[in-house]
Amino acid sequence: MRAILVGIWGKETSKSSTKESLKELEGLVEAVEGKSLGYILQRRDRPDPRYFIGEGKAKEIRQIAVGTNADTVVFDDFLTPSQVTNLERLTGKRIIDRNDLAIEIFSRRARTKEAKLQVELARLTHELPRLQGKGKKMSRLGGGVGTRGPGEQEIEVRRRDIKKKIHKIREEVEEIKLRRRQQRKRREREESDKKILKVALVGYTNAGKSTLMKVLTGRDVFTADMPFATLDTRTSSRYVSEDLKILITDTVGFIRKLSPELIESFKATLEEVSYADLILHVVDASSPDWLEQVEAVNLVLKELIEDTKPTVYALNKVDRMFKEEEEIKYLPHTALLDSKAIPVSAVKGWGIGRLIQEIEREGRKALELEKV
Ligand SMILES: Nc1nc2c(ncn2[C@@H]2O[C@H](COP(=O)(O)OP(=O)(O)OP(=O)(O)O)[C@@H](O)[C@H]2O)c(=O)[nH]1
Ligand SMILES: [Mg+2]
Repeated sequence: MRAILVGIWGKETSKSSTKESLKELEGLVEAVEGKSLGYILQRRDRPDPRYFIGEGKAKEIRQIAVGTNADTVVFDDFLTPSQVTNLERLTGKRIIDRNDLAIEIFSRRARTKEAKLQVELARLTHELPRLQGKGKKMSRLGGGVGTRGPGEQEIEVRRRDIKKKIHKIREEVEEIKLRRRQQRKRREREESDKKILKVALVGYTNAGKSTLMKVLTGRDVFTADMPFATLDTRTSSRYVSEDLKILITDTVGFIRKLSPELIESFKATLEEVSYADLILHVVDASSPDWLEQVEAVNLVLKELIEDTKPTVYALNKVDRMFKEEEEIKYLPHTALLDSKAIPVSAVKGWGIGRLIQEIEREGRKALELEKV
């Protein structure tokens, strides 16, 4: 894929945050072995209903695409089915958005049965509304004005087919969920004499959740400098003191601007989060965009869990900002968060002792245990 990346900025977003977002989009393009040929930014407060960007800008993109020999134009925001159709017609290039890329990455990385099912579900729910435009196009080819063309009938069959598949996958996912619930119950029964604190590691993709999981529990999980390295939940444990054990679950990373369908399809995987007593929110403190990332994660969390849970922030990767462990207490970020925030470096092992102390303190409060 040789791609041109497109984003808008205006009333809702600043130019610099759109640029950061495009940089992130470039990372997604690279994750599917594509190459980004350049960014196009347009200032507009609201997307154009027909082309997302202005018609003039869309024509300009066509020329740039021809000049640079691009085969794909990637939009940083969610496109409507008709915007995709209109843009494809105008530019003659393949048009995709951030959400398409995320689905593509998920489907390449999914290993377990559950992850594969979730991805398939996301892909099908994403495809369903987009069939419409294709149906009209096919009918036009078949001729016939005002009547339902052969194309549209074909689409109708395909639509029914997809709906059936979605239904079947949902059932399979339910089964897996049930099994997991039983496992959890068994685990709880086996350990009922001990005090157990369930902690869910959540955070923006690439923030260092899995690396921190490794440091906290010693479990060797997969980590990598790429978006969505983790697509399954993994649980591991450690004792923080004689009478308190923590069960830590690593989860799928979040990213900005994903469609509700995609978030929905990962709800089952993220179910562990709703059972947690405590949320350990991992943040890449070295990212210029860290606060926006925190907000994006909290937005999804609000969808996943009804009530708010006690949260501890781990402000990770501070080794990129300070040379010595003693200096990390000067990290200014903590003041901007309303919950307890601990600067750490999972790679260097900095601040881990303090983090564990804080998890224990907040955990005891959550479980209503006495202090030791
Ligand atoms: N410099 C530095 N790099 C880190 C630190 N923690 C993690 N990393 C690196 O950041 C990258 C992502 O780490 P992961 O642990 O895979 O991140 P994740 O949050 O699990 O990411 P996903 O599973 O993809 O959502 C890896 O290259 C890590 O080596 C840290 O404290 N300092
Ligand atoms: Mg991970």
